[in-house]
This record gives sequence, structure tokens and C-alpha cells, in this order.
Amino acid sequence: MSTLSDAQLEHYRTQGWLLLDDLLGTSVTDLQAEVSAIASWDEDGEWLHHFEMTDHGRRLARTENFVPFSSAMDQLLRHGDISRVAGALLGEEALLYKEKINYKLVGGAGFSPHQDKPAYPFVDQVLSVMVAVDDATIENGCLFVASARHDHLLAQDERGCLTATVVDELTWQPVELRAGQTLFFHALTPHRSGPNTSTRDRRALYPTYNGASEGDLRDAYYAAKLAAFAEAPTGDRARLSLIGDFEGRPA
Ligand SMILES: O=C(O)CCC(=O)C(=O)O
Repeated sequence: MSTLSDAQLEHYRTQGWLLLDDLLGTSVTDLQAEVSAIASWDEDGEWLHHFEMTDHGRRLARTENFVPFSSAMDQLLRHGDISRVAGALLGEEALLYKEKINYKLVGGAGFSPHQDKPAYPFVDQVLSVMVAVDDATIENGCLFVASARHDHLLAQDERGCLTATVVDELTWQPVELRAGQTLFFHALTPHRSGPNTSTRDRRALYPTYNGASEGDLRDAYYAAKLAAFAEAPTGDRARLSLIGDFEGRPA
């Protein structure tokens, strides 16, 4: 599938998000196996593993920069229907800007309400995507989004997250996904998620795309992230991103 209906394009344009089935080009079982393999990679490889402390001990919270080391992920995120749909929503060819797996293992923390855009330097037109590796439910920490609020940057606190006043004023709606479904959302769509209070892991893959007219910015993004993390002092939260949206404890 690479073309979207007018109704699908209109839903994305007005609501700031679009949920689709059947874009993987592979089975959910194969996707889950690849994510498990990536989670088992060494802690100190060229990819970026990030950890959090949970009530069950130190756990993997996120892996980034894995596409160069996984042909299956390269195929899925750069050459398949997910990037083609991203292009249709961006209105031009979509280039992979960055990629992450958020593991949210049992006991893993949630994310404070935020818009993604402030975490994405060098780029203007940018699109966030969530591919559910496991079913995402309210109990295990699915996303909540605020629809039709992607027209501008809202007020932020010192962490780069939305202020309490903005959070109270927005209407939040849970977006539960079945494993294998794909949620496309605008980089200005406000979203948040709770901790995983269930007894099953909730893994999700998040590729981010920018329009080709802005250039291939993936290397620049990862250089900026490494530089920021080299300088960053240790705070009261585990740091995963260029903004302080993750609510997990440092490990
Ligand atoms: O995976 C989640 O629960 C939310 C992730 C998120 O909002 C983010 O990584 O920016």
C-alpha cells in the first residue's frame, strides 16, 4: 500500500494523526524477533542503548541508531510501505531522520506530555511514526494524543515538555494499537504515555521522517545527540532524548 485515500489524507491533515494496518511487509512474529535480537546487542556498540531503573531492576528503555546494523530494519523503515506512506503525508519523498525502539518493559516508565518537534533539530517538516511491536493498551502504556492541535508549538516547561496549564486544557484520547499496526503523527501533535503497569512488555518502533527537500539529516541528528549526551549532567530522570520527556529513573 502506498497511496492513501482522500479520507485518510484529510484525517491526518485535520486530526494530526492516522492509524493504518498492514504496512509491515513481514509478519509480526518476524518483527518481534528482530526487536528481541536488537535488544540483545552489546551495551557498548555503535548503536545507542539507553537504560532505566525500574522496580524490577535495571532495564533496557530504548535503542537508537540500529538501522545501519540490521538489514531487516533497513528494509522495513527505508524501503517499504511505512516510508511510502510517510512520503504521502509529507507531500514529498520521506528520508529517515532517526529511529528508536521504546521497550517499555514491565515496570517501565511513561513519557510526559510533549510535542516531538523541539527534539528534532535541523528540520522543519518532520513526521513521527509508531509501529506497535506488541499490543499497546492503556494498562501497558499506550500513547494518548490530543487531536487537531498540531498547528503550532505550545508552551513548554524547562524540560521541553508541555506546561501544566496546556496539559489541563487539552483533550487527551488513548490510541490503543494491535501489534503490527502503524500510527503516523505530526511532530506537533501533543502526546503522552503512562508507565507499563501490566505483566507484559510493550515494545514499539518509532521511525521519524523528514521531507527529502530538507536533505539527509540522520548523521547530523546523531552527531548532535552524541554531543549533547557527552555534555549532559546526570539529572533525576534517565535521559533518552534531546528533550526531557522520559519519566524513568536513571540506571
Ligand atoms: O513509547 C511511548 O510510550 C511514548 C514515546 C514518546 O512519546 C517519545 O518517545 O517521544
